[in-house]
Amino acid sequence: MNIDLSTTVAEVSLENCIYNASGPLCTTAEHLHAIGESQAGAILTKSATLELREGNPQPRYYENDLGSINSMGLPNKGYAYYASLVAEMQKHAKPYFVSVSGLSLENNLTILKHLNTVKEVSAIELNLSCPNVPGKPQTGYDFEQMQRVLDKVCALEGHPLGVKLPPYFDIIHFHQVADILNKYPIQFVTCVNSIGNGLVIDVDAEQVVIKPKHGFGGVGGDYIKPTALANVRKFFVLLRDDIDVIGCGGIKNGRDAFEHILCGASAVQIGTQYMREGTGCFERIANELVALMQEKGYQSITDFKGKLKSID
Ligand code: OXC
Repeated sequence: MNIDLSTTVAEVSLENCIYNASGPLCTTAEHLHAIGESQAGAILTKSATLELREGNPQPRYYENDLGSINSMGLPNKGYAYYASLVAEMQKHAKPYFVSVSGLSLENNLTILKHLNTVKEVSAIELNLSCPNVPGKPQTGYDFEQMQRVLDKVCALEGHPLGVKLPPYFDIIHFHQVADILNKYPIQFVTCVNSIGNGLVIDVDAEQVVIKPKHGFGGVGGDYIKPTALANVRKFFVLLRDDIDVIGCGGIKNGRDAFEHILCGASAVQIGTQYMREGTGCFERIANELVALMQEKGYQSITDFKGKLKSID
């Protein structure tokens, strides 16, 4: 049986529904070319700010068997750099998504206006959920601010636009956020960013493991998979049918990818595991997903996407 992992995100076609999360190893041209040369279905950049940023002091990333904690602080080369790479990224013949995380609404508008003029950008993922810039709260947790941002960014003409959300934990919040998002012409949501402001401790040293913010940082990996799945599921159920949900959080093998798609994800992004394993993870996870689909008799991801069963 010929198994097909193709999908669409915001009407953009991907041959493989598995690609990188914005975050690890997607900051430089070298990183982005490596993703381009891999089996990843798309190339997604590190969240871009107006100007280049060095980010927070080191150490700022740590992982153990259960996942990762980071407080990178948006180190990136500035949006103009990611715009300037579009021509060379064309050779990979896959979508080039740019993540944007301006430090203010005005910055986001400046960045989006420019990116909207760059025709080779496939879509924009607006990051409303970075937990790691001191003094900058996560927009995704301030519903009024989120609406102010969406009012303005959605008034711009241009590329398909999606938002990267923080994880939500309360049922009422899923409904409130979905009600907001359903009012705007966004085309996808990515669920979820890291769980913000966790704390991982080295017992031997009796010390935190990352330096910024006294050790507080965004948690990813196995730690967060149930939360990520819950967010994918809720937004798949609550959002308009023309808003794709992209799953992110705790995917390290084909079964994890299957779970996200079963909850409703149209595509999945790999963060912590990509950081651990490098670009080989995209092919391995795709092969594992294909093997599982074969066992189950599924030919394409639409055969099971969103079809999670409840217990009657
Ligand atoms: N989420 C983000 O949106 N950004 C990064 N870390 C994270 O967990 C960062 O750069 O700090």
